This record gives sequence, structure tokens and C-alpha cells, in this order.
Amino acid sequence: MFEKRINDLREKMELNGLEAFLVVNIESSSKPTSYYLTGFTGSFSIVYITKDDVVFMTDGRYTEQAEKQTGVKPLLFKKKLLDELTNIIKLPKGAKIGFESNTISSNIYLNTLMKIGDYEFIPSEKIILEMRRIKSSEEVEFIKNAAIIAEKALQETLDSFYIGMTEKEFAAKLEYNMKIFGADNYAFDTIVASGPRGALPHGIASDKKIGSGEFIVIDFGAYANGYNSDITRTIATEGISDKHKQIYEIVLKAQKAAVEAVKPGMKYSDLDKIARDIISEAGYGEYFSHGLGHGLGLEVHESPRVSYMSEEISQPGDIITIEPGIYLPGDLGVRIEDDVLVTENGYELITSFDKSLIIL
Ligand SMILES: [Mn+2]
Repeated sequence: MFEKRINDLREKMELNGLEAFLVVNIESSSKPTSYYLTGFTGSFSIVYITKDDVVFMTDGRYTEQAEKQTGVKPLLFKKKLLDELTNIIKLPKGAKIGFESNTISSNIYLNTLMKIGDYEFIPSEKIILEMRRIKSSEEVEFIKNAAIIAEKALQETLDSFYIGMTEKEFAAKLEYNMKIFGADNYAFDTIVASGPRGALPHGIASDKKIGSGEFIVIDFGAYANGYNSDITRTIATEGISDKHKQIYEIVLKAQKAAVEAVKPGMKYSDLDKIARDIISEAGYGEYFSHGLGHGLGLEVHESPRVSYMSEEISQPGDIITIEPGIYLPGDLGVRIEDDVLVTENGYELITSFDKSLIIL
């Protein structure tokens, strides 16, 4: 159990008038929060926190692992969820219980939470997401480690590249190399999108052979110790046009300008604008079709939002991605993405892989 986090949560529960907080993790539905509070990495757990008690429950598959990871003996889940929760929750009528409305299924909400008893279940995921947003130094180290793994794997994969390699082979090697270098898994399905496929911002690797004169958008990350990295590099093959090079330089300029502007106390929508203005002034504004970035941690996309629609203000301890791009349909895509820590005075780059144009 992470006592400090649980106590921090208790403070927030009190501020929000909650007498308990319930985390329901079924088929990994709330694995990040369950892990954040207890250290447990399995796919099934119930965490129930009150002012002076924590109930941790899992099923028979996980009892040994759970005890090792959390340091407490778990209660064994044996009955229906409704019966188990009815047993655990012993509060006065009308008590307010916080839960994560963003991860619980409507089935469980309607058929379990609504039937437990006379309690008020309050959507309270914001409390947890705000806590998870600010990374401790230990969490920063985990994310740095996940970034180092990803970057070593990229270098190793580039070293074995040949013209005619399929996107899938590239992705498979990258994922394999991440595991060899210590990843527990990859953070998400690896994007390798070459040539015109690069214009699909989320082009999962296909059977397409990577040819000469193409950009390859490679967006990937490692997952280790429960934390993710997320990095994109766009690599060229011999024979790209001057227009390709120009577009690369525009994205690079926008990306660097945004990174260098990072400091605490700024609106993330303003950070987005710094990159967007550079791309717009170069005439490609309409081809930068997504937000600048996102928070990163136990999940690949988490709080804060980093886009033109964001209303959030940067805080020391935020780890965000900065990933502007230009996508010309039927032609090419360029995206460059780094992970950046907001510090007391400015920023620190978590990813460090070379961003100057690499031509293979
Ligand atoms: Mn990203």
C-alpha cells in the first residue's frame, strides 16, 4: 500500500464531503488507480478506502501476488460483486461514496452500485486524476527509465533497417527490442506509418514495404514499472524531396519552440498556440489536425489536457507530451514527440533521441 497516497486521498475525500472512496478494477478497468494506491498490478481488485480503514480484495488467481505487491493480506473475493460490496460498505444511510465514473461500466453502476443500499455514489475520478497528475520524483524516474528503454530500442531497430522492410517488421523489432531492454510491455500499439500512410496520425503498422524517398512516422513507447513513455520520431529514407525536408523543419521548429516555452503557471492552450502559430504561419495550419499533447504516466493519455481546448494550467510535476505534426493526405506525415517534465523553474526533457532529420 502507498500510505502517503492513501492519506492524501483521505484529505481530498474530506474536502469533498466523501466518507469513502471505492475503486472497482475488473478486467483491468481501473488498473492504473488500483496500482497507484496499492502497488497491485493484477486485473481484478476492489479497493475501498474510508477515514481509518482500507479494504483490499482480489480473487484466487492473485492472492499471492497481491500480498507481495501490497504488503497486506487481501480479502478473498468469492461471491457476487453486489454481495461482496454490501458486506464491505458499512456506512450510515445517505453516506457519500466517491467512485471513478470514467472507468466503471454502466452495467456495474446500475446493477451493483445502485443496489447496494441507501448510499450516494458521487463521480469523483477528478480527485484521483489530479493526484496522479503530479508526479513524485520516484514516478519521474520510472518514466525516464521507460523513455530510455524506448530510445535504445529505436536505435537498435534503425541499425537493422533496410529499404523494403515492412512497417510490421519494423514495429515487431521495435517492440521486441523494448522488451530486451527491460520493458514489461509496449505502451500501446506501435505506429509505423511510411510514405502516404504517414498522413494517418494513428496509422498502425501495416504490410506496406518502406520505400526510398519516404518519411516514416514512428510513434511508440515502453511500459515498465507501471509507467509509460511515448515518443515519436519521423525518419526519412534516401531520396526525399526538398518539400519533405522543409516540412520536417517546420514541425521541428514548432516542436522545439513549444518545448522551450514550458514552465509552470501557463495555460496549456497557450502552449498549443505557440506550436500551432508556427505551423500556421508556414501555411500548414489546417494540416496540424490534433492537439499538441497530453499528460503521461500510469496511462498513456491522462490529465492534464495539452491542446487548444485545454483549460488547465501547468504545474511542477506534470509530465506531458509535445507532439505537433503536419499531415498531407495522400502524400506524407511528419510528427515529432517528446516527453517533458514541468519543473519549478521551467522544464526538463525526459526523452532525448536526436531530432535532427535522420536520412537512412
Ligand atoms: Mn502521444
